[in-house]
Amino acid sequence: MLVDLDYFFAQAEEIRNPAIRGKPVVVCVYSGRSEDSGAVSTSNYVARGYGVKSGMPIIQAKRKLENVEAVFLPVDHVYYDRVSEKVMDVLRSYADRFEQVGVDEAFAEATQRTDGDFEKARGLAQVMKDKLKAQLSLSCSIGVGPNKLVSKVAADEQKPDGLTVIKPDQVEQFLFPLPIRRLIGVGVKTEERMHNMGINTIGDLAKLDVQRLIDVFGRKLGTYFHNASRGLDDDPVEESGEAESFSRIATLKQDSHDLGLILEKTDQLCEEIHNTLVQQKLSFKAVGIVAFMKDLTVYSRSKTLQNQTDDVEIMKQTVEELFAKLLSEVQFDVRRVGVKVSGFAKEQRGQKKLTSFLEPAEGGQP
Ligand code: DCP
Ligand code: CA
Ligand code: CA
Repeated sequence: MLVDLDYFFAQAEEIRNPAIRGKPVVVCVYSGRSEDSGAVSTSNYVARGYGVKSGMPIIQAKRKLENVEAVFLPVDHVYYDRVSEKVMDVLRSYADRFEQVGVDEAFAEATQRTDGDFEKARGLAQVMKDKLKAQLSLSCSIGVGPNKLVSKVAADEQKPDGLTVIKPDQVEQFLFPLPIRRLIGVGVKTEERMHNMGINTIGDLAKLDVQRLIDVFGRKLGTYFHNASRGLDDDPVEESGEAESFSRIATLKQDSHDLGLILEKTDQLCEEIHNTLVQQKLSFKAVGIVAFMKDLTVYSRSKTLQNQTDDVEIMKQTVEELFAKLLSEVQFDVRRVGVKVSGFAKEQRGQKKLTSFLEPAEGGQP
């Protein structure tokens, strides 16, 4: 299955400040040149109802929302990454194998735990949706299919809060009527070329001779389109492991300069990070800390270890060492603390992803 969070950045803003729910919420990348210069990153569905779209100039979005009480906010990637990590931790626990493919989406292999039964998979997907809603107040859309390609197209079928299950014998009747733009890897340019060739639906593409496609798009892409239009895809769900670091941040019960109190919190953070590492079978080689002080200054320190390790005690000890030193150097009380590990190693998986050569579909991830 493919899980994609609905209107992610804007939804993250809604959970941070529930008072804005129900109003149009527009998350913006301000260029800083003049007050409203820049583009819309994303918006909630209320704003979309007024015609606001990702990538639109902020000025244009403001015009569409002229007579409405709308909320415009700047992007806050640090915060979205933190929400994303929490989401992925929840989702990962429901998967045989788990591959995060963007800040707000991931593939979950569920064949084993559902015995390959699509009705059980539908049930599992509903459980995952309910869990995200209950635990993090977030809605997502899930597509379930016999492979990555079909599940991804299925996830886009009903949004927001959708759940679309496509069984193997429904693949062609599902795909063929869809506009070619819905196929993964067909961006604006490819869509235009295909329209010029008289290809409008995925079914039109499937009818085309493979040699014709290869002549036009090259062997790799031509073959891909030939297979993809029929819903054929054998790209496996692979554990991501591309993350360069994992980190966790938490606020202390009270501002403090006391090492014991800080370590109480960082030990928890270490345990959480360690759980993620264990799930992904990763060892680490570097440990870092970050301290957000009462006066809003931020300090970070890190240490590279002698050897690769997966030992949580070594993680905790290193954090203790780093904090002890930092507290001796800095006077202010600490408000928030963070732990970060990096330098991961695991079994090699050199293979390139099937889809890595494709033109990104709709406005790729930043
Ligand atoms: N994003 C962006 N600019 C774009 C597209 C996306 O900054 N042109 C960012 C903001 C989105 C996030 O990436 O919240 C995820 O992108 P999606 O394409 O999944 O779009 P959303 O999650 O916002 O909406 P949807 O409900 O359609 O998935
Ligand atoms: Ca999304
Ligand atoms: Ca997405």
